[in-house]
Amino acid sequence: MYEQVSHSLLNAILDDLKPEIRRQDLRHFYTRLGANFYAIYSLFFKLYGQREDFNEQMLRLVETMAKGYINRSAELEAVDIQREQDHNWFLSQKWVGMALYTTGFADSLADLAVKTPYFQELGVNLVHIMPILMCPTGKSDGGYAVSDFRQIDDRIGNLNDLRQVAEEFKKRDILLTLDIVLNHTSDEHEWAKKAAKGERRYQDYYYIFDNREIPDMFEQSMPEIFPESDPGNFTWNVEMQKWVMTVFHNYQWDLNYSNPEVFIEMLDIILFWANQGVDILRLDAVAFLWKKIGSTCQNERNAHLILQLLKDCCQVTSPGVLFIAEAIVAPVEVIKYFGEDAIIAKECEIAYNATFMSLLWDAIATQNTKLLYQGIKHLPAKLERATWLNYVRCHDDIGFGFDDNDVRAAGYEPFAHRKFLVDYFSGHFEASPARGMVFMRNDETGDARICGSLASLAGLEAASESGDPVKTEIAVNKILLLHSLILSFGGIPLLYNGDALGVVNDYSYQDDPSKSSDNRWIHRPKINWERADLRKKQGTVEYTLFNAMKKMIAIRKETSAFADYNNRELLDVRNEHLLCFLRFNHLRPSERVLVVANFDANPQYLDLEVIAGSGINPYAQFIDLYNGCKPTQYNRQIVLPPYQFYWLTEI
Ligand code: OTU
Repeated sequence: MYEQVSHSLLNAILDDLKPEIRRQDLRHFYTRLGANFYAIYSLFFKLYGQREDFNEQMLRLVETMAKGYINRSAELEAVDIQREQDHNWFLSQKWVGMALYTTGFADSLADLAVKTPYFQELGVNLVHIMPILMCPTGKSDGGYAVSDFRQIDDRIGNLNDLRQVAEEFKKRDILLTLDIVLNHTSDEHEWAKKAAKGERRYQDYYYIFDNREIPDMFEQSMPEIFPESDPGNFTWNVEMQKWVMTVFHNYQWDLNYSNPEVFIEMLDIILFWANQGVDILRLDAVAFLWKKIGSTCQNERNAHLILQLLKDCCQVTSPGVLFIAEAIVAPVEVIKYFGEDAIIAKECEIAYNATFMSLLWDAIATQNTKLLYQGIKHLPAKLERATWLNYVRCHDDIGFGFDDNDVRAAGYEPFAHRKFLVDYFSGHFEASPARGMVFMRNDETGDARICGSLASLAGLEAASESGDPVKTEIAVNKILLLHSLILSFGGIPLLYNGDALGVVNDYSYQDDPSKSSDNRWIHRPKINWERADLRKKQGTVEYTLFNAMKKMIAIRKETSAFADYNNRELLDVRNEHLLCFLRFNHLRPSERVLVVANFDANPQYLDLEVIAGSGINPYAQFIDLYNGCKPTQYNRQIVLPPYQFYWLTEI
């Protein structure tokens, strides 16, 4: 779009660029800048246009992008161009992810590079390496309290090791995902230290107040994230004698994006990591980026504008790099992190599907899919070129923040139902085999979340202790059932380190004073590789799980109906223990797979007549893609054994 003000400003900026930038060959840069400039200018103006130094800041923004472009290798630029041409590349069913902590999977980054064949063995080709940057010992929030955004934690390696990992991944067609912690820094970050020493420039990087007047106003509408360990959203800094906004832990200072310098610094950091060969950046806690008195300070309109601006700027220098939005918020809000439309106002291409995750756990606890069905039915349609990250477990807690209306529609009373779920997963409910722990109980709101490894929550820990093979089989089947759904739902499945091996809770954090107050560490285990070798020994749980997962992954990759093009139809099968949806190839709709999962402890029947309206032939004979067998079928019904799933095609 041609717009005179922005165009003449662009010309002035190009004239003012530093000579070393002007001397470079910037052909692709200029084309992309021209194409995106109007949007970049408009967004930057909306956010910072009231400032006297607006033009100066705009020049710095363009310089930052130009520098980012100049530092991009020819190899990465070739990837950019290839991905621009095949811009739906990440919607393919061929991608399967895994998230891990470097030291939970290996000894170091160098060792992780050596262990790369494990990913290929399983079929994983997207690896999210959890935060690797410098952070203070003891006050690290698992790496999310960064003290230097360009320095890798020397306990796990250095930039060279990471390059090695990136290279190793590239050779094997594995995508590398890293975190960008946008919302806050550690209180030991250089900016925070300078602010504490009284430097005005750096105090403006944060939300800092002389007295409680403004903090108190904020507190009236802000919820607490870690109410047990870190109540309140502000922390008194003794050195400065001022209050600092600290939404997460008291050592995590919230960055102030109403300051354009903060935006430009963080963009520079994003471009730096993009240039290290990272394919996907996970943007942490994006819902929190903008703070406004009188609001919850989450999902604010300006938080979206910041993300749109980041995307547009990245589009200019490293268009092949994707963003994941980590926004654990209600579906109507999450959907906005994809952007307003696929062309002009994009944000993140990928978003965590936290709703689906917690609904799956609801179905496990209740053996019933009423709420899961409601939740999926009300999941808003996404934009084109946007996809979900579907997961069962991650490094964080599980919250049961589903929509109260859905809970009521499923026939439950919201408060009592949530209490049941917390009791069920923390093992306080009699019949529950789950071994989880309560995380951050908030007595004021009645809210509580759950921690625990997938295997322990699914009952494997309790089953192994009891030595009862039947219980073990049930737990294994639940683990596979849950994975069968994230692998077929539509989106990128993201497994979690240890889950394909049935790794149970790790209680060792309780003896570590730097971790004991945060029971999320219970599900951040270190893989025991001797134990993991049991995946090669028939008859072990590791063998059963790992090989089943491997097979499921391989089949997903061959099933084009599992790609994500808004090609899913949720089916009401009038059996509240089953979840059933139809997936079809978006170009050849007759190629389809009927996914059905039984969450109940008893066999259940899928009545084909009930779903005949969706084009299913009730008289057809079916075959399960996963086990290659024909399911038991009679009277136009398919029988599902307890905790069984099928990926059915008509023969
Ligand atoms: C994210 O968490 C990270 O995943 C957590 O590990 C960090 O502690 C946190 O940010 C701070 O960096 O912000 O948008 O346990 O579910 O805080 C959601 C709470 C987040 C997390 C939540 C989440």
